Amino acid sequence: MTDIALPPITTDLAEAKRHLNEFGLCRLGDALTSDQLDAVRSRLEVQANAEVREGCSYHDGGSPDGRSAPNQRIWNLINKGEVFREIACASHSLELVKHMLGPDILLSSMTCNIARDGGVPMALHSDQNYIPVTTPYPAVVDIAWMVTDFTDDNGGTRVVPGSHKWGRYPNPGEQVETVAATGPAGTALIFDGRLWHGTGANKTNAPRYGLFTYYCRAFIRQQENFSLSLSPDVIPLCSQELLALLGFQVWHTLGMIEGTYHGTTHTRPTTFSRELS
Ligand SMILES: O=C(O)CCC(=O)C(=O)O
Repeated sequence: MTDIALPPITTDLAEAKRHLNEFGLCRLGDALTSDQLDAVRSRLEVQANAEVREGCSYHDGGSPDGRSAPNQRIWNLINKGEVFREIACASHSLELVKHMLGPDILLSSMTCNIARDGGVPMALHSDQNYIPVTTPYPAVVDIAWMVTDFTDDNGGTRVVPGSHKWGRYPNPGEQVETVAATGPAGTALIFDGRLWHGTGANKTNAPRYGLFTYYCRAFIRQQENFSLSLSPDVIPLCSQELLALLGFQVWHTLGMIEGTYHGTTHTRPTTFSRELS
């Protein structure tokens, strides 16, 4: 047990913004509807099993030699179900993300992390640790949508409230006191890219499902290379808002194709410029 205080779960966006400023995190209650929760849970279970069966599953969270890796990640969920494409654009969470990052954002990736019995705690880290530690603002924001309850025992994300103000990233292997960001299924844990955190160890028999939408400022390279990995079959299913979040819209002079203007939304070209004579 720990004495570290977490901000209470709230459904009030103004209060959630205050929590983000002060603690570097908030817990937004009832962030998923019960229909979304059912759809996400069954889609993730089916997808996780199918990726194992098809031999394309990704595992981590175990011994350093990689021989035991009970946790499972599912990548690029934008390709893997309508409900994910809907949640990536949820207006309440985007309001909180934009409170942190400003109006111009990208979806960096959308993934699932299943923590299972036997998983070891993930090393504490800050999600923006690839940019200078002196950066005095959040450059990325992560959201862990609790698909199952998150508890102290089942690997609920370990966080260090207030660490977004410490001005440094954790050293490899550094141990500090953490607290599990707990909540009932349907809660969204939203956190500043500087916050120290990591997956907890699941000591129960039931898997812990976390759905992660990770956003970044519009000038930062995304974690998922959507330009290459978004399935051509999925592109027509994406709203304009989602295409913009995926990086298919020109932002100032970034993301252009042959000099196109700010605000133009592109899909994959079918013809390419070439050397002319
Ligand atoms: O699984 C979790 O609770 C946290 C995952 C995480 O921090 C990460 O993947 O970077």
